[in-house]
Amino acid sequence: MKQNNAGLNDNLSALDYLQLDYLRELQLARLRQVVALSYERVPLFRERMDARKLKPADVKSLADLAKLPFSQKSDLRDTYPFGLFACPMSEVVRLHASSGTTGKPIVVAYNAHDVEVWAEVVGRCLAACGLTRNDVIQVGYGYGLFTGGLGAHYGAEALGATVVPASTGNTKRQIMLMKDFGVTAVCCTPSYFNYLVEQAAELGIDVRELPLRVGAFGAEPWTNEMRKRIEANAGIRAYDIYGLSEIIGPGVAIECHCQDGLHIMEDHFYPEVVDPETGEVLPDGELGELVLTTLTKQAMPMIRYRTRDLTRIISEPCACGRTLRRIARISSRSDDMLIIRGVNVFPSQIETALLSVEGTLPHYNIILYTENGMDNIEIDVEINSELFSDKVRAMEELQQRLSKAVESVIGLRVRIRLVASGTITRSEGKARRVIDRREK
Ligand code: DLL
Repeated sequence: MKQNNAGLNDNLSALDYLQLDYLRELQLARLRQVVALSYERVPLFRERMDARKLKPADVKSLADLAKLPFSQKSDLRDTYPFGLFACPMSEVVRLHASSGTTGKPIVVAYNAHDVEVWAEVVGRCLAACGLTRNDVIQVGYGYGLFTGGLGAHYGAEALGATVVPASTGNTKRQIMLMKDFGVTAVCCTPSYFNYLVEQAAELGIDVRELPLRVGAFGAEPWTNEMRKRIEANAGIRAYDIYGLSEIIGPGVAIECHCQDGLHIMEDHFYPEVVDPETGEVLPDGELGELVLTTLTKQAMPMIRYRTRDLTRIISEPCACGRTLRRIARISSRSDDMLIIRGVNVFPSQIETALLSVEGTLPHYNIILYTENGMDNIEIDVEINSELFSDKVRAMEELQQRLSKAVESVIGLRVRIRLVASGTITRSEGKARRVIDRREK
């Protein structure tokens, strides 16, 4: 049997099928431990507990979690760089950081045990999308301070698969590697995968003819319509993988072959969905902000971390038999919401509308601008070359169809600009599709 470096074996996935009563007991035992650890070692957490006159022993059931204070990104910024660590630096074996849009990055820490847990959860994720030790997995997430590259790498190794640590960039060479090494799975952002497929075509390679069969795509929001495009263009199954640095990195949740929601690695991460305004816990099934508690992390545990990601918990059993609850595909982050003339607009709604129209390519930008003192949206969308070189009438018709499709979803009239294939800047990591040119 091929052994792997994390000491994990073929039973990796058994943890996805724990009996529910056992799983809940395990979660409670772990929750009590992590609350005690945080209280003892993390001053910010202790102060907040004390302010509420709470002691770790007050957590007697999973429902008691709701009494505990939230944590959020600003806590990491305010205690930069190491203020939330629960162990001495001598025990920290790895740091990662996420840059964010403004100011200082946030820093996260792992001890040796955390790195093993991380490998386990990503390994289970990859197994859930049908990968085994017989797969050759190319990791096209960035290696470095970003958690994507190393996270996927350790997980793929834990699975016992063969890893091709390609990182991002050097796209033509990546395609050569995929072809020459018989790569069967790729882990990268969905936007980078689109770019890979496009570059392959330029090199005269049809990705559908390669052994590639699975993609584990995440780190940015993407829609079901995007999935359909990717699966059709590349002849693979495209799975949604979710995670965030503050919690561990990739490996928090993944779709199984049913592709109907992402199973949360609940024995390590406890999910709640709360009303983003009031913070009140919502019943399973209701849309709100995902809040996660790490149950096993030691170097930097997080209690009730507000992710800002919007989703709902699906507690109905999944046809795959996993007992882990699911979250619906992250529709958006609460901070990504655009407010245009009083209307709330999510970029994912626009993607869904654009890709539902035939002839568009999965490359677009959403540009916000001001005209006569009013906010407006322009969408630049690439269309395939046959259409682009075709008659003006056909282009106008397409433009109208797109404009209608978007309007019917967001309730606002938008300006559509059809652009030639290759016009929009390609992304190697997380795509930035919203360009804000509004007068402030
Ligand atoms: O993006 C970790 C990761 C790497 C996940 C590779 C999956 C694959 P951060 O850079 O800290 O970590 O960004 C986390 O990215 O809060 C979401 O807003 C967004 N995000 C991550 N995965 C998904 C996804 C990594 N599958 C933030 N769908 C999260 C939608 C996602 N959004």
